[in-house]
Amino acid sequence: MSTARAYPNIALIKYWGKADEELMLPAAGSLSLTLDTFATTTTVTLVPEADDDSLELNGAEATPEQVRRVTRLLDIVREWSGSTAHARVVTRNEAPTGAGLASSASGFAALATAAADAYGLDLSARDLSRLARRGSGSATRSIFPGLAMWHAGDDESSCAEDVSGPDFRMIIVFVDESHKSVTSREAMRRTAATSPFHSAWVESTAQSLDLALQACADDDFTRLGQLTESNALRMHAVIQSAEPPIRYLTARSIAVFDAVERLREDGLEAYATADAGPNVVVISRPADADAVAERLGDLGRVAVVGPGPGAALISEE
Ligand code: 2P0
Repeated sequence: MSTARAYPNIALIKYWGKADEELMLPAAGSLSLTLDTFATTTTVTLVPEADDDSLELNGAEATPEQVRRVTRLLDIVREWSGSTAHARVVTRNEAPTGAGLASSASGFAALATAAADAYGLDLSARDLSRLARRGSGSATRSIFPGLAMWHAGDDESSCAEDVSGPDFRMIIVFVDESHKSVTSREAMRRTAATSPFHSAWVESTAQSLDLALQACADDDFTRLGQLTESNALRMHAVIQSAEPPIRYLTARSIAVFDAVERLREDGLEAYATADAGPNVVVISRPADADAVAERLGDLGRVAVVGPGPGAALISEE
């Protein structure tokens, strides 16, 4: 029985589109911050006498589709370890599931870490990241603490690594905590298959990633913030250009982007981003975070979060 804890991450340069769906290789690299809040804690117990894997998610038995996704990851662990045993997986998310806060990232990072240990594998962080990738692309990055970059590459090389860069905070503005209508996976597929702008998005993301890594190396928060906001708007533009179109940002999300522009005009430096949902994440320098949160508090519930730890085994509670 092994228990692991992992945290979600929010991308500054986004992953949106796969080069290989079976191996879960992204069309371009990405860069994110692993958070210090909204953990997922997952326990994997081998049950050699069981006929199938089973999954408890937030206190309830999971749906067959959720179990299949877990089994697909456990099948890889069984292949790597030579075991045929099935497992009982019990997992709890502290974040609202499906609200665009990427609980699949913390979920599959925690699952990969706990499962590798339960099946007796002693994997490097790099190999845990490759394993987590097979469950959910963004989970690749949650294996690592703080800033992490996920390489595009092939099955061997497509994993995340640590990046040093400026210290900053994220102010999450929850404008709508209901479930999103189209899953990221389905929306990515539709974007790649139907958007006339998809290849331009992939090309521009690769360029923005190089510039963002340079901004990190230069400890340049301003440049990193500008690249973050522009990459998010480009991602939502390409998503909207799918057929039929998908729009994740609502009028309330746009109001947050507008408010962030006004903060900058007032000399409070902040930049906005958003994932596959209506909630907006604003980045600021650590010293400005409380002021930014206060100024955005009228637009939704806010949470100030910072850089957090990579996925790790914990002693059973
Ligand atoms: C990201 N997102 O880079 C981007 C930005 C959402 C918007 O990664 O199909 O759950 O499991 O690989 O990782 C969300 O998609 O998709 C995501 P799969 P995932 O964080």
